[in-house]
Amino acid sequence: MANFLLIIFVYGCFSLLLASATKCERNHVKCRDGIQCVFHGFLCDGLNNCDDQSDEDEDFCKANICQDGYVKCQDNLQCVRAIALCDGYHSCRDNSDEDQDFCRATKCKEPYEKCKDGLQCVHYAFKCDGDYDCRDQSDEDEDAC
Ligand SMILES: [Ca+2]
Ligand SMILES: [Ca+2]
Ligand SMILES: [Ca+2]
Repeated sequence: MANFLLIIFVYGCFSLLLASATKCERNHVKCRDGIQCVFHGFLCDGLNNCDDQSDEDEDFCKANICQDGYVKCQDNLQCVRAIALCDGYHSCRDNSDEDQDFCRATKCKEPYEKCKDGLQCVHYAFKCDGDYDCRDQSDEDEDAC
């Protein structure tokens, strides 16, 4: 029995070692435990993905530079997709991505366009597609379509 437990223990250590020596697959990074791999877009996205929660560690996220296509919320911690800015849905925990003053001053990135309210950005393909995408319904405005 003792031998059996020893084998289990050694095997456990070995697989831990092996796991920590293994690289993550493409676009994935290690958690602080050095074992678990998570998608890089999950770093500082506001949800715990690492079992040790290191992907949302405050100090780490403060220093973290968001991946390409992602931007920091005003809290300087959370990264959200750049296209989530002013899209009408709250993505930042602090709601800064939908802040009225911020959105009014923000230009939509192509291929997104402003709704008439001057706040919300919607994909140009959603213009005149028969569904309301702007909160003010200006994307289906009869005169504009
Ligand atoms: Ca996360
Ligand atoms: Ca948003
Ligand atoms: Ca539409």
